[in-house]
Amino acid sequence: MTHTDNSTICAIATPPGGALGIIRVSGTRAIEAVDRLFRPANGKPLAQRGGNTTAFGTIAAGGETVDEVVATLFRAPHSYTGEDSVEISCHGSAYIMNRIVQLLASQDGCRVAQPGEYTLRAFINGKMDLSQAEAVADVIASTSKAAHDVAVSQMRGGFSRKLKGLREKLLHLTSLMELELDFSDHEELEFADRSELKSLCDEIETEISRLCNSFAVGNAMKNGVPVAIVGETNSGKSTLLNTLLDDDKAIVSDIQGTTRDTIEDMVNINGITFRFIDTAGIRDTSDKIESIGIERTFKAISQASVVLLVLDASIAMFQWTELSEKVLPLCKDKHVIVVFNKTDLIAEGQDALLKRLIPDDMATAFISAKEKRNIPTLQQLIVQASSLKQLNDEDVIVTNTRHFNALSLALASIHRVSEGLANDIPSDLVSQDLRECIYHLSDIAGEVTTDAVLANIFERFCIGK
Ligand SMILES: Nc1nc2c(ncn2[C@@H]2O[C@H](COP(=O)(O)OP(=O)(O)OP(=O)(O)O)[C@@H](O)[C@H]2O)c(=O)[nH]1
Ligand SMILES: [Mg+2]
Repeated sequence: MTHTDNSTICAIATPPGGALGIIRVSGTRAIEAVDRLFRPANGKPLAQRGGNTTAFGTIAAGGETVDEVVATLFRAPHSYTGEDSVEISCHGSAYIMNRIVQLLASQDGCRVAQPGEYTLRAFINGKMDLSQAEAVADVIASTSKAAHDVAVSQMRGGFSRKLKGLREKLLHLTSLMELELDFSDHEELEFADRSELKSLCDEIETEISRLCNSFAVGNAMKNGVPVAIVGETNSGKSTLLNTLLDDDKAIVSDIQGTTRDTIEDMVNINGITFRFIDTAGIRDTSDKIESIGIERTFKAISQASVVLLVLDASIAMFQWTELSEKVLPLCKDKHVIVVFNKTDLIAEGQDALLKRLIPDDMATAFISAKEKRNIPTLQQLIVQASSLKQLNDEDVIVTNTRHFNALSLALASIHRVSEGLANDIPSDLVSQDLRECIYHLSDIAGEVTTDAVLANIFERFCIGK
């Protein structure tokens, strides 16, 4: 949906099955439309009341009393959409809610809202910019505390303020460059020294690049930090997955090569969502299907940010060298945790010997996946390795692919500006790249966004939002 019209819109705003439900009405005729159905207990219709007030009464049509309700009145522009709005709190029955919507939507100039239409109106009426509107969808969809924190900060405008600051700097840079252009015939005049321009430009580039880099963190918060569970066959990877998930997700057996494909699931530890990926055990095999599985193991390693290298503690001496040679070269930019599993099978004190096998600076855990020993210690190491810290209000983290793409384009443009300045490219050419950079940043806030992009964004909303 890209357009909205002058209709007054109404929709059920709460999910079915609750004790209470809310119907949201917004538009120029919102108050009038509700007043036609609303019998206020104290006789005073909404039209005679001020904004931000509530009224108790019944919804009735003809001889039919539909429900007892509380109507909350918001007057333009002090509402979510910026229009006159009424929220009717009624009982949560599907019949009641649908009946009220039906009675409202059948009036002249009123209709049922389309998905995201309230938020679209809020955007059109300048109540929020596009990145904030998108954050509303993220807040509704967030399943972990971390994802929720980011979305709320974005909804409150942290990201928008950051972008505004950047655009102001860029406009300043543009005006300095244009000054240079305007007076370029007057060689006797010296304008903004190019090194000054260059340093302003570098500052902007650093900020945009920081935002781009935060996307990996943002993505992990939204979709879970990917943790690959890797090791030789039978080391207990699937048992570990099941223990971490507290579920019998993967098949466990003493047959080597039980897991042939990657299996993954999400779980929350300390408010952070992790996506654990169990993989096929690494070994030389002539089995065609198992080989494909092992290829997928390597792919899972490449996509993970944390790798759990699982060894069978009772035979770790024989496993370590070969496994580390195969896996560690692929883990240069990842956090590796060496997990000695099956410690129930080794004698006491043996763990000190095993620890000597591996480099000092590598995180290690001694566990028994089967007997669920030392799992909290491993979980703590995983949380530390995720390097997701508690967020504060100042942190701006990019979570949205559309924003990330626009920022990447902006980064490429500002980089060209910087190179142009360094290589004494004429100002008019440099200015072109500068304008492009501003364009891409404006795209995020929705200032230059096309209908197609808007359609794509608001499609993701549910009706009532
Ligand atoms: N004693 C003991 N046995 C374990 C432990 N963890 C797993 N096992 C056993 O080791 C065998 C292999 O376990 P899996 O979890 O299937 O091992 P895997 O690494 O997923 O094996 P593949 O899928 O073949 O690569 C099973 O018989 C498990 O019960 C443990 O902590 N202690
Ligand atoms: Mg397995």
